[in-house]
Amino acid sequence: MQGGIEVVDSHTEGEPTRVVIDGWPMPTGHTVADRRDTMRTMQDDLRRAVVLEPRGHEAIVGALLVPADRPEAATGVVFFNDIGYLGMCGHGLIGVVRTLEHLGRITPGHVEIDTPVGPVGADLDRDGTVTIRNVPAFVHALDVSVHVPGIGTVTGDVAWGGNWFFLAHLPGESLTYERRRELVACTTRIREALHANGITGADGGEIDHVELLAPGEGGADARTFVLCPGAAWDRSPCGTGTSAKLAVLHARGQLSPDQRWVQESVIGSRFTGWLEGDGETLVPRVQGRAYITARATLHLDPADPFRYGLA
Ligand code: PYC
Repeated sequence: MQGGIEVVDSHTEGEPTRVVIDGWPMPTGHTVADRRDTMRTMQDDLRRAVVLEPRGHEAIVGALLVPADRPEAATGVVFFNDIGYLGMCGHGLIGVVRTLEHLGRITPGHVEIDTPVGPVGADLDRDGTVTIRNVPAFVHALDVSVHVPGIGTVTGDVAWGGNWFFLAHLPGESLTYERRRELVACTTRIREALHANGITGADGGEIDHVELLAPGEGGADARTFVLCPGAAWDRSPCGTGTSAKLAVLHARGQLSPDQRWVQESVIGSRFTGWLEGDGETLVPRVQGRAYITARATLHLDPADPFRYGLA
């Protein structure tokens, strides 16, 4: 590849996003979803080059800006991570909005953006706060029990927040940063058990995120730990995970439209979420902050045996 790949890095409530702004040959396709499919089949080496070590690490979510599906949208975006592609990404969308502002492509106000799983939007405040409008969230199944080897029976809810989630409360597991390795091991076992028992989202959708929840403190309604696809865990309270939780709360009669819900990550960062809609279609709003951390050119030296990342 001639030249390099231009990126802008940010973090949203502690979780990194790397937005590719130049140097990635535009994937073909008529829609953002088509272009995501082209990336998967024809350009997966670039995904690995951008997010894997030695340039990245497992927690980085990449975002490629692509043409929008709708004339009113400022851009389309495809999110990807260390093992593949995400439908939506809440923290990532907040990072994309701050990146577009950093590049002078938008100013405070409203922006529409297209993702492979549908149209989303965001409001950027003058103080840098971003409120995203996610794709509609919904519950697929409540109180699903699964036997997890080494843990026992775990009961949780299956919900869509732009990705598929299994949400559970395990009273014996305290959700702290110090326990992150144990929490990765525990949630990985739960995900493996879901897969082994054929438990999926609607239409066989793979449940690739596991969200543990515990009562919150100091004004937060809940504390959360989210295992992302692969072995990464979300440093932020997870935008799509917060959205899935909002749908579960509503289904249980515990949250009304417009009622605020504050979800805190294990590093203490917070998202405020709420639902808009009438009950038929529930649209999550998630509010948080992102900060630009770097602007860089990634070089892919043909002589470098690891130019496409450590697979
Ligand atoms: O914020 O939706 C999110 C997210 C998904 C994976 C990592 N972050």
